Amino acid sequence: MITQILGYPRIGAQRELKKACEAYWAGKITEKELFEVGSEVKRSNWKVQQEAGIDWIPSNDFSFYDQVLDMSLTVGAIPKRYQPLLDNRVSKTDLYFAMARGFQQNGHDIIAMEMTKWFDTNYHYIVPEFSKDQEFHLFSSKVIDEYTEALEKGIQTKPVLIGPVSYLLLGKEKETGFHRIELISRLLPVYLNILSVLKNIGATDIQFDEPFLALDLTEKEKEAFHYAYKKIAEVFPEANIIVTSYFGALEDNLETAIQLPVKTLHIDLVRAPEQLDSVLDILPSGKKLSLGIVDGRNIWKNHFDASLQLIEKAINVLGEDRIVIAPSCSLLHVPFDLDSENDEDTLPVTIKNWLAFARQKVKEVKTLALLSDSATKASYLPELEENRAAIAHRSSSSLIHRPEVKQRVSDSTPNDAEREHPYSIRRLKQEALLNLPLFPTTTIGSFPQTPEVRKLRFDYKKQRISETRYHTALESEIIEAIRWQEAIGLDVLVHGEFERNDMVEYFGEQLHGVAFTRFGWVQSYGSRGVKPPIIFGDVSRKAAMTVKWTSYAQSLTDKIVKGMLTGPVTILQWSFVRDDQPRKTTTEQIALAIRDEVADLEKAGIKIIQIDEPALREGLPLRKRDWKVYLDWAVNAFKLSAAVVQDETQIHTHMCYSEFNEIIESIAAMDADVITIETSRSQMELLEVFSEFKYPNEIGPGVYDIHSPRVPSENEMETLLHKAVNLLSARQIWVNPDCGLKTRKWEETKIALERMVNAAKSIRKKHKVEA
Ligand code: THG
Ligand code: ZN
Repeated sequence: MITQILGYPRIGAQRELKKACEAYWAGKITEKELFEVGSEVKRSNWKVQQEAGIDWIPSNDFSFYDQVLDMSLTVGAIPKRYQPLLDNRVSKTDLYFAMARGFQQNGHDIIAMEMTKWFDTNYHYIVPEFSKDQEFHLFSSKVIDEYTEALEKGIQTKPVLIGPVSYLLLGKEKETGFHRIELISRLLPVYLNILSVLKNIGATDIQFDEPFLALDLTEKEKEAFHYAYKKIAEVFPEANIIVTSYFGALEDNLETAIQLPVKTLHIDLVRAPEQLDSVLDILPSGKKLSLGIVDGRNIWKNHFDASLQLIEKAINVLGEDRIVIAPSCSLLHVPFDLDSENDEDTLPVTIKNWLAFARQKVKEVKTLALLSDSATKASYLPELEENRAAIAHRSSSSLIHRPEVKQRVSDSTPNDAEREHPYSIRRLKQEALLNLPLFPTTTIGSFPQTPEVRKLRFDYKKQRISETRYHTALESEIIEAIRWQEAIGLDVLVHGEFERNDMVEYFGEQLHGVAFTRFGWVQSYGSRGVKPPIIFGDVSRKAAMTVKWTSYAQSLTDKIVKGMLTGPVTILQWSFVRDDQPRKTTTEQIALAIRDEVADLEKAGIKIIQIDEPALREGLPLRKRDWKVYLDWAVNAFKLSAAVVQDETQIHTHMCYSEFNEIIESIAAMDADVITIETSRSQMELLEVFSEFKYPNEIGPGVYDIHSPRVPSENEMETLLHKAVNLLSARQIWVNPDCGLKTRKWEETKIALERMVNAAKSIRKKHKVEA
């Protein structure tokens, strides 16, 4: 039976690629040295798969930054603003990184391309930009070079490309008057060109990723699929073209998908096992079916018996020769290698035995193939037994199941998610208690993470400094932050979050039912990574998580200090979650843990508590039809975490990606007293929906884009505030930056926030005059 891998993680087992890229950007290593690191990562990835006996091993799944950006260079979709770099003969590598990160050198000042979420993952890709007169040509030969590179190492690979339809749909139009899908006929010749080169140098299997096959498609988009793959089949009829769908079911696109004149279709049977029957029913004879059966989005060991049942069903209809065993999607979304984890404190052996990372998943794919092959099955029965034991052990483990947590979730009532009174009444009580000026100023929570603060945490974690010393040092950071905020005249202060690394990791570490890795890095974007916590069991709070630092900060000042928490949906969304109960249930458990923290903060005298939900929007299902169910439970989980407080305590929330047009009702249903959002880049345009909706509660539209080192002027921020006043009522508006300041430097932060406070003061004056 054939096996394939759709893509492999590429940051390197020890994040070698991150380090090399950052060194290259800093001018510390040469392009040649950077490429050597890249080649070593590729070689090692290919070797893992070759040694495991995988048949179709991918190439061109490697990337120095992002695979969609790679594709834009491949087809020469280079936005016009980078033309000066081409004119100046900047290297392709530097052009590539300029498109990803912007370019400020030798008198050039060119902004980066936009970055956005890759479907419902925590990976971000670089959005292609298309103009009406867009032309395409083969600009980068990366896909060909990587195929050759592997071949020289004696490995026949399967080049991977983003399919032409999905590539266009991933992009955006830079001007009006056309739809990007109309560019298909101009784009296609480049793909055909690549195919004929690949054909000449010996490639036989070629993978086209078309994740949009699992999304809602228009008729025009479906037509584009037929058109593109007909042409592809014409130039290279003998090739094994593999079209992959993933992250969901084909559903109404099933007809389109099976009719494409390609040899292999890949479907996701982890997200959508129920689609197997309908695909088997109508798959044309002669086509192979790739069963995406090992979860590429999560880290649990495969349940062999369940997988073998599905495989057997497919064999009964298609026969062994027409079946390919594969992970559900690229393994990009899971960490490299479980074998690196040898620390009982972060990941106990018991739990480790339930998991599989990329390297282990490759092996699972192969083992499943061997177990479903009548000729080899008998020799692999010990592997099956071992898997059965691990699965059985996990399902009955007392580490997972805590009756009191389950009981609490089932005991909670709809009423627990409701505040005592509606906002109109709470507002009056809060006004009386908080005594804030019009246009109150605040920040989103985190302050710059200096190298000293990082070192402090690191030394403490490694037990190089005592707890007392660590706490004293953190306290002096907090004192400094509070004094400085008082001095510049901010109204609602924060403690600065110096004790936190990644917010999700920070909270996860303090919850029962959550485990960690030491090397479990997953690429988030470019050289940046996260180490998602592993939610393996029923979640509850071990002890108070933030009260100490927040109340310490409050003890230093007469101003109000805001408590800072991460919301349940975001903790869920940015973790690896259990697959043995609905996400909704896990979220409710987290919500109750956060609720306990909210209650403790209130008890400790904290009057404003912020519960961030930056990932609420990205958790939206890929099919619109499923939105409502998700939004209902997600909003409810937020409310469950917040609604424990009395009317006087003000609940804030924060969201980073502010495109709320389609979900504004759910945002309003969260019923946060104040929501702070990202709006400065769009010049407050994103605020319009709040205005149209007549959003009743308070809003802090960000006036300072913290994702850029640029410091805006007081005037600029005041202008933005005036725009906001035109859209909302003055009494609704808060003044704050777009997001937390942890990635910024103190120099920039200090000037920017001083100016922000001044902008608030001057709009207050003007507003008094007008009133
Ligand atoms: N936390 C988590 N997921 C996220 C974000 C987050 N997803 C969306 C968004 N924010 C992604 N942005 C970032 C921004 C910065 C970093 C990672 C994701 C980052 N990572 C360090 C790195 O790779 O060097 C990790 C440093 C460390 O923790 O030691 O800077 O905020 N979960
Ligand atoms: Zn944010």
